[in-house]
Amino acid sequence: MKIAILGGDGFVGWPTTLHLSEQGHDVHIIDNLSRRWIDTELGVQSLTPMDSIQERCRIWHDLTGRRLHFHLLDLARDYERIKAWLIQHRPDAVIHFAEQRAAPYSMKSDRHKVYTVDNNVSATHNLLAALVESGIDAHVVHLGTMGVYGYSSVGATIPEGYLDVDITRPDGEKIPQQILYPTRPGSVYHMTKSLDQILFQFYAQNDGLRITDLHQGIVWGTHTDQTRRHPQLINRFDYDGDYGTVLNRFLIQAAIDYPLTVHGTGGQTRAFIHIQDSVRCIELALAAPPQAGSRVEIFNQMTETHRVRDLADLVAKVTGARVTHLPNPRAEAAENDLVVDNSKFLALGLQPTTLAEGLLGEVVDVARKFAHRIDRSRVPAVSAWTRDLAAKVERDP
Ligand code: USQ
Repeated sequence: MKIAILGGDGFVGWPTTLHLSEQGHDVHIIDNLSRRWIDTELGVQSLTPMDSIQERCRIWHDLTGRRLHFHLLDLARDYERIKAWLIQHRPDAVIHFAEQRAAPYSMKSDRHKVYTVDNNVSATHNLLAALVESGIDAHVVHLGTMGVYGYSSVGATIPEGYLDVDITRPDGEKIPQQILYPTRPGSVYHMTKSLDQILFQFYAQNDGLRITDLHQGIVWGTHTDQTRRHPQLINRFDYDGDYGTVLNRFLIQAAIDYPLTVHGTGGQTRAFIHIQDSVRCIELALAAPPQAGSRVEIFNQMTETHRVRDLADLVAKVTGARVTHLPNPRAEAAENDLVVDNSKFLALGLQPTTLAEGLLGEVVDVARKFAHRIDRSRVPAVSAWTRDLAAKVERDP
């Protein structure tokens, strides 16, 4: 297949690019390199030293003989150029990672909220409108998030996108319906992924676009089979308080002898997936496109759930790190249960990589190797969800 990977320079986009190229697909990366600019804005860098995207593509070609094509394009801002690109290249599939993905960054200030909404919603809508206008029947695979469901304490199993409900007519007759699971986003970032769902629903119904939405959990790990093959193919690894995600943060904190930063009681339960499984899920989703005219296909892309404090205890056990409990900068439930249905990927053949000590150790080893690149002052998570929380975090960082 000819595949366009929008956001192919990012944390999941890059290993996906390599994985699909290795399988023989003709892969085109479209990226505006905004993630690299945000590093500059924040004054932080990936724990791992990353080469330019052009250099990464060159190394992959030297190693495998396979070409990756890079196009510097801004999906949210360059509508006409994206449309022209689609018309010229006519991809069979488009994988859409091209959104600002950090919840804390999206809550940093009003400017960051506005940027995240403008960028993410425009990016998704531009893609959909351009596909319709150009008449290209590409399968759209979008990286969504488990966070659209919200994290309530009800404890019922979260289905794969749709909820069975009975609508009661005036005469009392109950009509069974399937509706999109009601969204309850916990940040402006998660809110944009909730808005994406409505855009997808409309374009599937109105124009017959074939769309798969992957509700992904928190990704952990750094290497995949392909990124391991050369030092210059290494994936990015975020450790800072805005872009670092919880388990990877605990692992680098352990590596630099920084107390593990548990927010509040650490009673938040979240869904997780290893980066290797993440790229495999995208491959599986690509191979199972919905029919034109059918509803948006939704998968829960996660393999296990864990409570934050249990993860901290596990990392402390494996590495000897200390655990600290900090005021939570986020407005979120202090404790929640989470049960998730992921049977669709399992049925397609996903064999989950679960939290094994060996893989945890691999991340700690990577962090130790590049520990000299870590700025300890950028480890605390300081972007707060409200002014009151900001004051608490400032008092007791
Ligand atoms: N947390 C800590 N200590 C830390 C960092 C986080 O206790 O040092 C807690 C947070 O308060 C939160 C939980 O860990 O309760 C998860 O935080 P996170 O930063 O790992 O994950 P999140 O902000 O939800 O976002 C990440 C990705 C996002 C993706 C999402 C999947 O950045 O792109 O969509 O995970 S999910 O969480 O399932 O919605």
